[in-house]
Amino acid sequence: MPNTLLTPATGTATAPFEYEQLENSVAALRVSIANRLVYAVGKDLRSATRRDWLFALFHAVRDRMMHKWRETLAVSQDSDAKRVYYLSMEFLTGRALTNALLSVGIYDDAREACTQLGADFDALIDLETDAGLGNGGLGRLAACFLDSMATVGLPGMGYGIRYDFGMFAQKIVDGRQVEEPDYWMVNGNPWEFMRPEFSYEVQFGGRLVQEGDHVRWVDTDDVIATAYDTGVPGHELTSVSTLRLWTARATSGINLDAFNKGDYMRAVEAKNESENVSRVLYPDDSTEHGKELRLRQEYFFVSASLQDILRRYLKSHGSFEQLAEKVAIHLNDTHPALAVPELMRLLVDEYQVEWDAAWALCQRIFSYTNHTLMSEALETWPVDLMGRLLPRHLRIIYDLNARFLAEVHDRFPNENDLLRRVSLIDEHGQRRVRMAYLSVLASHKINGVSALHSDLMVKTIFADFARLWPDRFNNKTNGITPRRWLSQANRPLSALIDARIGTTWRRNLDELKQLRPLADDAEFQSAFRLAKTQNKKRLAERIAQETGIVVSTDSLFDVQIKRMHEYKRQLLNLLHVVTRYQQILAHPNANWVPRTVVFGGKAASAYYMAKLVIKLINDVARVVNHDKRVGDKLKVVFMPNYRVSLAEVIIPAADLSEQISTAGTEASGTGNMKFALNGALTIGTWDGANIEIAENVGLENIFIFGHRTEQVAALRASGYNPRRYYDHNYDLKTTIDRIAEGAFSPEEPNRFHDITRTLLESDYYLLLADYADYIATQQKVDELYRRPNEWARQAILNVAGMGMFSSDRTIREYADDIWKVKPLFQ
Ligand code: 26V
Repeated sequence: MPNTLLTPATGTATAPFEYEQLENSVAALRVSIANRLVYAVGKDLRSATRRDWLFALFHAVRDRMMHKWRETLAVSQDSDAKRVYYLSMEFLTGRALTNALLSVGIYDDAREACTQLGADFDALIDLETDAGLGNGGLGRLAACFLDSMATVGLPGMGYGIRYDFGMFAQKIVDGRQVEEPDYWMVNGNPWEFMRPEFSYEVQFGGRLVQEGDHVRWVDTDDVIATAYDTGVPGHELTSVSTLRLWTARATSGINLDAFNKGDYMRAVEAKNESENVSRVLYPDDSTEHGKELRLRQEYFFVSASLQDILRRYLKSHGSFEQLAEKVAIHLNDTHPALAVPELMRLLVDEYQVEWDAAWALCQRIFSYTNHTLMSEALETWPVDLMGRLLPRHLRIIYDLNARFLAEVHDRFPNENDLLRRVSLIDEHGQRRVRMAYLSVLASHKINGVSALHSDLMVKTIFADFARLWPDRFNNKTNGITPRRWLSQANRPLSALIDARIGTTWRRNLDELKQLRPLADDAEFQSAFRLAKTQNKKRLAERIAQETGIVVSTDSLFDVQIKRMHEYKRQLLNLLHVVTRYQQILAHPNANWVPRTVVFGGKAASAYYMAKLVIKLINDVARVVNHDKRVGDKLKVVFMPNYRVSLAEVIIPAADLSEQISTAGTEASGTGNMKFALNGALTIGTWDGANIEIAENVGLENIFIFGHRTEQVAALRASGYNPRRYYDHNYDLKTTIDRIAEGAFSPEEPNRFHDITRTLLESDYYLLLADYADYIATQQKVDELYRRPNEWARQAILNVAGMGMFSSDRTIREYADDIWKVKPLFQ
């Protein structure tokens, strides 16, 4: 039954329509906040909770974005410009309030207005819950891209899933990670607008009926996807991008009639069940599980997004002829790769476009970014599962594959093994669909996320495809938004930069190079160090609050925050900590540089080794922090529940940034960029974007150590034997022995045997091979820290060299080289 509520209203087009233009003065904001408290939240001074004040403030700033948001949508519609649609399973946006206040330009005035109203602005800001709709790097990159699209004025939008539960909250209980559900919208979500008029049926299951050369997909279980829109404001409100997230709703009639009246309750339960598809974010970014619900999620959001994209296109076009001139669709990793067979299905089955024409459109519309080379994370789906859930899509994939393999055979008639290698179907054991190959086949451009990663990508996982289509492959080095990651997170340093080079670096980050001459300026150095100390104080307070550990701001803040993964080698960092602890005990009167080593990060709930490393960090912390002989010389902190809002406090306070993945494993990293931009020095391997950071800040201003990618390969090829390093390095041996003997777990001496055994017997990520160089490099770090002015000089040169790592640069490259989309606003 059509829902008449959702059809466009008629007869209003010429009626007078005036709405209030809002001013940005303190007085106007005061009235706005009070108005929103009374009219939107429904409270007054007597009854308002802190949540009510916060929502009143949300509304007051959101109101001030609306005008530009409507204008952005109207201009892109009227100009019929080409748009880009960024499809991503994850958008890790974090908090929105401070960012919105700064974008609109009312941060200081809103604070004053709140104060005048008797509300504690800083406390309010801290009450906002993070939107944690992502695992880590990939999701946070998508969030930075939306910010940059709005700032550069690019027409386009993000599409994803409105998960009821975001990334789990991490509690540390007795040193171990405990996961708690993140029901982030319990108190409502003031930023979103429900758009029930944009609702689409998404089909699952059923069977195919062949009618001539036409296929019908029938007897399906359907679910409705309903749109919720959030505005993403660009810097100074250049434009406002749209993030459209889909929620699952049961179809109105579903199966109700299939039940007799007596089964009413069960019928309603079945409806609820179908809504599970948008319930929860998968918190595992390390292994591919092949879980049915995950496949349902992927298809759910892809199908709704594509139906929405075609609806919008058809509003102003009578045929599909111009589709590829008006629409670019980007696949953020392979998670949205079903968009390929879905677009084919919609065009061929629903709109009767001829197969070859439809395929030609697909190949001009799609582009794809790869974010990892790790084989465990490369998605494949069992053919059985896909055939049961998405029979039409499986058939389309088989048809695409047959045509593709025939082409390959024509070009390389004598290479039979090539066909097996590039097939979209992996025929080993249980047959599986290779989602990365499907994405490559459909895309005119495929990119990696750093120079090294893009290079390795064409030499390893896509080597055969790079031979077929060399021109499709390219690099787009990641970036970060300087608005959130410097302007917002680090007010002391931003103010200092503003005072010296003006404020426009927020939009043109290259201007930071004007700081270079100031690196030798003693006065600037001390102002720079003062800013760092202020940030360290803020973090020290937070550490005390959350862990009870007291740390000195005079100590070197040595920080590693990121997902817990073996390849990221938090354990190597910890080996250094234990080594240092031993040496402090052996030489208590030596001139130690005091250190505070901070860790933070979540482990996938089923990742045994990652969880054991968290326990080891906490056990080491307990022993070291309570050892009177050590005092301030060494403190170890594991900050629970690492997330975007916590990163905004930790990163500005870091002196040293740990980016120590095994060379060739970290595709890019973006945390590395955030730290360097905030004036931390990096200790890192020759991996991912560390390499480009080194080239931009100067090799003399970064601590690089360890085996490089080719050396890693050679070491493994020659039969790597970790025991050799253990036997020949006394400090390493003592360090591992202490852990193995239970020095940090006396109540359970064997607790970490799985860790020490793995290190000595396989050590796939080569921690032992890099240990000696890492320790020696940490000593160089100490030596430099003893010379505070020289340290400050190098840190300033890091900030000054980070211009190219703005996500504005990255997004412009995507727009120019891949999407061919032009800015509508400047
Ligand atoms: C993978 C999987 C595998 C299947 C199950 C669910 C799931 C969810 C997320 C992922 C993503 C892993 C890839 C990822 O996050 N890569 C990171 O991307 C960053 C942005 O490009 C980059 O800076 C990091 O180096 C890279 O690890």
